[in-house]
Amino acid sequence: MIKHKFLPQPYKGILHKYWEWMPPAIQWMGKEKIITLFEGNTCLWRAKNFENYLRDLFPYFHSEVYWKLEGENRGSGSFKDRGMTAAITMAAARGKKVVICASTGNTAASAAVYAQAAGMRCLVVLPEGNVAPGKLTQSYRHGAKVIQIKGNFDKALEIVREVVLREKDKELVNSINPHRTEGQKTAAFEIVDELGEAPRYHFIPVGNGGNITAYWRGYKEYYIKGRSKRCPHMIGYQAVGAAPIVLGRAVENPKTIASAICIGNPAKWEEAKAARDESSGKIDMADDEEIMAAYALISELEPVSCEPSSAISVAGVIKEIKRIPRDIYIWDGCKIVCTLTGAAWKDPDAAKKVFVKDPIVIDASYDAVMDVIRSN
Ligand code: AN7
Repeated sequence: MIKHKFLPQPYKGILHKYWEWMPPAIQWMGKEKIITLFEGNTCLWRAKNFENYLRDLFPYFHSEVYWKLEGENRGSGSFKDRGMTAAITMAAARGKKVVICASTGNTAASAAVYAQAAGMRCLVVLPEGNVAPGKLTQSYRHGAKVIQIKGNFDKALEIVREVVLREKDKELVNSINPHRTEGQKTAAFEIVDELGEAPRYHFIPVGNGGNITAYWRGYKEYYIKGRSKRCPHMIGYQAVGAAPIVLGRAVENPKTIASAICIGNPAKWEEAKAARDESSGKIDMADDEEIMAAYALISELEPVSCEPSSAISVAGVIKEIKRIPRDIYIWDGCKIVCTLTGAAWKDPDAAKKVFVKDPIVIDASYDAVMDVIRSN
């Protein structure tokens, strides 16, 4: 086949696209070793109805709001896929046969599909009863060994860290894995590529702190190499019952409806704080009620959806607009990006509770259906 250099090349995932932005540790193994599920290239949605909603709350609001729809990642439906293509590629290239992770659900689902693609065994350790069913079934479906513990995520992470210390054949693919950060930073690249500049504010959910760290690295690298003229302020949000970084101390029994970010002792605590401080940003918290209100609002206003934990970045924007006195200036015509980290179908229970009100169930007849239609 003749390869013409001016023909557009098919999209092959974030490592191919941003190869020259990867560190030598990844580049040494060569592009042909890449394990990709065509992750990345996700939509940056201009949320105009949400902007109008904010203008109703505060008449002087005239900024642009964009939602980065990371639930669209083609690997497993969350931002984790960007990091996992890098982590699994590296593990496979170094001859590892087994990967392991602790997870609130999305890391496990992502590890399962990428390990399958690489022909590796995958072990996932999850907090029993606190993983959304969509994520849990993904791990099972793609052949991971699913180990549910009677404890929380923090305990699970502690256990898998000990496992990899003792058993060198197993690769840890939690966000402590440095390659994860390199993959996840590409979301920031996509945003700057599309907007032509970095936004002034970037709102993002914070659990382990891996993603805020990765975005911050991406924005910094683009800035240093002259691709953008500024870096955004990173505005992280944690759930009230699981806000160790906001409180400045580990939370022993984290509790929140946002199960993905139900984390009391973040693995990337220091890095997340550095992202906050270097960017003159902040990490704050929203309660379960605010999270679920934002979760419902997102789909009411826009033809877009996400899982509850992702909605906290939108809840954060609403909080900042309502806050008096204001401590960040997000209203005055700047660009704001929120990351919606995971897909809505991950958590069908939450969707049902919030959206399916008063279901109409009637006799199976034309007349009965018409009665309902006429009664508007
Ligand atoms: C949808 O899967 O930690 O601050 O083990 O699934 O980088 O941890 C998931 C985290 C935000 C928080 N949104 O990101 C896991 C896990 C969703 C998530 C976060 C997660 P980090």
